Amino acid sequence: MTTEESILNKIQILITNHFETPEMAFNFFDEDNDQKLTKGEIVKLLKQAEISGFIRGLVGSKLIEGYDKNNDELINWEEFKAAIAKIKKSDS
Ligand SMILES: [Ca+2]
Ligand SMILES: [Ca+2]
Repeated sequence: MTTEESILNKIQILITNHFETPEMAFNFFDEDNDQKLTKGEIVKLLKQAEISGFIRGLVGSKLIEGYDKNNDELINWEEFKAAIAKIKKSDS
């Protein structure tokens, strides 16, 4: 259960169960409020999503690799939304 799909699914469950909107989840995990998620902030999100500690660092890197469109190694709100949109698409 370490496929990208199962990981995105866990993130979706976390957001759905604990936050009213994806934006609230983004702001919660953006601890320094710079409107960007660092790898460290993403790893905390993955921890909350119950992603195994063994793969959290790797998954964080992969998510940044996959969704960081402007190559600043951070996930901004637009990039986060794109990830969420992909989750919703694969859900339907
Ligand atoms: Ca931040
Ligand atoms: Ca970025």
